[in-house]
Amino acid sequence: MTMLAEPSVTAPLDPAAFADTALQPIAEKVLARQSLNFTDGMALWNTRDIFSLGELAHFVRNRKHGRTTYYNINRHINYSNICALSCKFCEFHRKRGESGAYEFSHDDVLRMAGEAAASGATEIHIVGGLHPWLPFEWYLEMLRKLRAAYPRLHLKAFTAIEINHFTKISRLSTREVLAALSEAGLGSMPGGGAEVFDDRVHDQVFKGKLRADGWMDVHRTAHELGIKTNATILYGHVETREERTRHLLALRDLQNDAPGFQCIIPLSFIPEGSELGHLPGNTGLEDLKMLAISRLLLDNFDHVKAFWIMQSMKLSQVSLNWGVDDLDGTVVWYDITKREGGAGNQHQEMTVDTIRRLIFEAGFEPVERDTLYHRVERTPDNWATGWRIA
Ligand code: V47
Repeated sequence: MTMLAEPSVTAPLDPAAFADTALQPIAEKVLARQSLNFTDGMALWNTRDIFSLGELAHFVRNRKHGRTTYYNINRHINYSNICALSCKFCEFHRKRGESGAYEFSHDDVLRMAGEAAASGATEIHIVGGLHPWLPFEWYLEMLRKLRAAYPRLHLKAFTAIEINHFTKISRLSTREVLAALSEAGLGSMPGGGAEVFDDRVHDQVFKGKLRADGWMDVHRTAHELGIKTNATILYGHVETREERTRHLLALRDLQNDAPGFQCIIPLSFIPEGSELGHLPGNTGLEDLKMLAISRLLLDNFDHVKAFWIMQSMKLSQVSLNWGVDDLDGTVVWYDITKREGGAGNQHQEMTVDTIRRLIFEAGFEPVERDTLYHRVERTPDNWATGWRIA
């Protein structure tokens, strides 16, 4: 197979050459390293000059990371889909006794983590629904067992929504819950559950879920305790572009106040199977715009990650020239959305060779990272388990 490794284009930014003159003052700000505001964000959404938008986002991405594109070897474990909530965008949740409801035991989780460790994973990403009757101790014990059995695996676990649920079932504060989880082995937190920080969208699509201030409070507390977290936005359902822009700016403000976010992962809404299945979902151009605008508005976030399960791997590859510097990951099994392969086929695996080839072909240098963005080095003779942090 022929590998194309032309370096991605890093020509100096020339705002005067932009077809859409509305982007020129924004480019001047980007060049001067000034943060963009709400009006700038809306101008970015409104442009039809997708190439200049890409050039701008690519410029920022290259200024931060050069030709490096990160990926990781991980496995997602969704321990249960039984959930007290019924968010309309979500096809994952089931009620107790409903067909398709499942719950893994600690042994199930340990077995999957063992397979992940044996196949080279550095991370497991553990999230589930808001389980109505499992006690907080069940989650602590799961982490303790995982840490004891697989001390090298980073445990990235539980969204802010689950953490808030744990405060209710344990009668502990957010700080106490996070401290207990950290003590039991929690390494960092994923960014899920943020959806869109807007009361109108909240009440229409995920009523009953933790609101924006609650999500931010959990992440702020985690950051204060030294726990790194990620952030997400779920876009392409009933929210407006104005609401997306405000969501991103709220994340930027929180990062300024209480730094600790590692990356933003814009999650492209997949309608299939959800109560919002009548909606059309995002087009490729809307996905590219979302990723590029995230790069441009979140100047205080190091990384923009494409989660290929949602944007597709082909578009994720293209997005490397639209601001993205990180691809998640080998994944292996994913229950929350099932577009690739359809319902009943949750095996959604990307091999390391494929990820590296896609990155390389797009003109970038693939770099394996661990959860905290340290470089991972492997030797061919002991590839799966002999890795070390560079
Ligand atoms: O919280 C649910 C979203 C999230 C749908 O932090 C949907 O590294 C699209 O947060 N269409 C879970 N999205 C995924 C997530 C994540 C993924 C990869 C990496 C990281 C990280 C975080 O998925 C949920 C929800 O916001 N979601 N249903 C859907 N139909």
